Amino acid sequence: MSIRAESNGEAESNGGVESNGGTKSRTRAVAVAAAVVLTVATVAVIGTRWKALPWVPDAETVGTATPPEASLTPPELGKPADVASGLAVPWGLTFLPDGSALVGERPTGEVSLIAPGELPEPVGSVPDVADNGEGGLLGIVASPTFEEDRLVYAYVTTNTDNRVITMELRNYALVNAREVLTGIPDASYHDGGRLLFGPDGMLYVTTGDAGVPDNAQDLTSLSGKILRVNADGSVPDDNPFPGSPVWSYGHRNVQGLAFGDGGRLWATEFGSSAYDELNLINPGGNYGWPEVEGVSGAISEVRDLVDPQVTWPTSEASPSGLAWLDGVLYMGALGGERLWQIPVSGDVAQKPTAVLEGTLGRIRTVMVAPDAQLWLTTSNTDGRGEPRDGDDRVVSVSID
Ligand SMILES: [Ca+2]
Repeated sequence: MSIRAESNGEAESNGGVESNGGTKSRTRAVAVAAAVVLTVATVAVIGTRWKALPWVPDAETVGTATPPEASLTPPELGKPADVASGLAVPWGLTFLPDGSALVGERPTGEVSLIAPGELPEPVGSVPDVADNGEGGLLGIVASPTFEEDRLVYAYVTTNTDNRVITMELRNYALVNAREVLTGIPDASYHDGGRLLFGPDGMLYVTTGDAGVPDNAQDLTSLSGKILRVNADGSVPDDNPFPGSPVWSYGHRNVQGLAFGDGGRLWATEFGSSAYDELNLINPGGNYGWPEVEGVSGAISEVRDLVDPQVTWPTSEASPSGLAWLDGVLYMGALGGERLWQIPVSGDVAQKPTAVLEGTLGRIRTVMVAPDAQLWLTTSNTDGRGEPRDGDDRVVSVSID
């Protein structure tokens, strides 16, 4: 495995310029309608060997998605204000019912309670965290019934796997760690790691391909998926693949989830070297990786793949966190060092607008606070950015 090829993983550096090779060769082709027919026929003959076939995409559409002009103007954002600073790669962040938040530091596993105007209050470290490349303490989410059960869920890279655990927050300390979902493959790159409870009360978990792209297409592997489990980790009866936690598959590395109007689930996805993606997630959907990065073109004639609604060059995005507020998705960009506002009309994402360029550096996580401000975490101390004084930080941003 080439480190260079995989390290575009988050594609947080300058991948878009230097390493388009593989994808371009896959997507740069001549559109010939007859070839589609030929491909269909050939696939029909040799069935599951479709992957090895040369296919001829539509050069006009393959790769990029062109969203429609937004029918609503995204709101103006206020100036970012520090909530907490001096943190080591803050990753997961979750609000508690009193309006404070828990934030986790990826490499150390330390968790702190934070609130505007107050110093961070350490509440302990998540056990067994392995500081492994992109892995470590990743997503954190409070139980929807936190006031009763005091449960906090965490997505953790250990020495053996990625896993979801719960802990209880009691007297300003995290205690009683328990396993919820184990055996998610881990690697130095592509560990996924976002946790989110849906309006259906289910826990959604994003995973990466962990450096084995084909596993994203393997429904028996937990790699390269969005998973959906009950709060205790068991498989819901109404998942698309009976007995399986898999909710959608064919993902490379998803680190952003948000539920929008209509209970629709949106997800960000790191491209390899060409096209980052915003996807609307359908249960059971195949999102194409590793056969397709970006929009699939002619291969969709022979494979039932779900195309992204918006794509970006990796240099402008490398998207991690995602949040929804009042009809707009907010997407944090690591390599792109900006925040993308993406208005949504019904189930269609509209043309995105970039804000906060050159302001905060790499943006990892985006959350909506109970008072409808955005809270963002930076990721400038992870070795891929240029730390500013006080990095890394959690900031609040008002929305006019
Ligand atoms: Ca895709």
